[in-house]
Amino acid sequence: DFDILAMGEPLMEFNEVEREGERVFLPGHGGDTSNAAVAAARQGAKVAYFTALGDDAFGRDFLRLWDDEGVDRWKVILRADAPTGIYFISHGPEGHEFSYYRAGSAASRVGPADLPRELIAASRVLHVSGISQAISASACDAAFEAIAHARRSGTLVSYDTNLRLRLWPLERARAVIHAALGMTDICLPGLDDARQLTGLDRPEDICARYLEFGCSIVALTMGKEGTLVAVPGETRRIPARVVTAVDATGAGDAFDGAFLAHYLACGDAFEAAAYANAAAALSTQGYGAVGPLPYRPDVEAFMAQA
Ligand code: KDG
Repeated sequence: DFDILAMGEPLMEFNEVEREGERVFLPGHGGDTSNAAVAAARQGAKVAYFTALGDDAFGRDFLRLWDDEGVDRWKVILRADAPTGIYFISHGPEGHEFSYYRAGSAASRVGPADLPRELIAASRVLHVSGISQAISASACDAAFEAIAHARRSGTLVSYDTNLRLRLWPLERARAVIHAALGMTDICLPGLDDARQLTGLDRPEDICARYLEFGCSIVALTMGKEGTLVAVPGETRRIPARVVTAVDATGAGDAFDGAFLAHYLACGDAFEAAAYANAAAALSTQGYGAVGPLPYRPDVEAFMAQA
């Protein structure tokens, strides 16, 4: 039995940085839901991951990552006929930019028939994202079926909007993501995503809209403005923790994983958001999505500072 089962697409990561005047690409691991799974495991949650990987060096690298991190991966499918996807991160004045090489990847070929139904039913939370649904029609169907199965099984559904307009047009993203949010318990949108998806501007209005969808918790992340957390009858802004960031890649995923792990431990969405804000801030202090993810004692020590 698991606290969290996450599903989606892991991507090998190549992060462009300058070292001694040379342009180098730091290898790492990405993929929003895998990042969130590792973040949750580092907070002490019992986590499993589901996807398909290419039976190649990068696919095996992910299996090693999850083994090292204590993320259960026994239901992950290895395919000889499709590769593990990759992405490059470049840094510019406007922040980071992703270049994807993932079309036709093993993860994008997952369909509803591949789902680990018993694992879904044996987990307290199923975590999926807009990216899990954007990568292909079959992956989109698989995520919907996983969500439906979670609901039938009494497993809570957590959903991060993670809007990536490189992967699908806004109209389709909106239709799919909002259909999924209508079946979601824990809604984890970023402010930019939510503004584009809802057409609403004010964070309070966005939270109210997503509560109307039937979500029982909305945690709207707003960068330096912190997180607006709404549950039926109460909305509160939880301030951000300020740090000097070097790479914000995966900060939202760090938030998700830490939020879910802490929420399952304490049962309070506001407290979970304060914890997750701290974890997300710490995750921006190093390069890449997974390497700088903090562990529980780091987060607790950071929170104890004034
Ligand atoms: O949140 C960070 C992710 O976006 C990154 O790891 C790559 O999953 C990824 C994607 O599809 O953008």
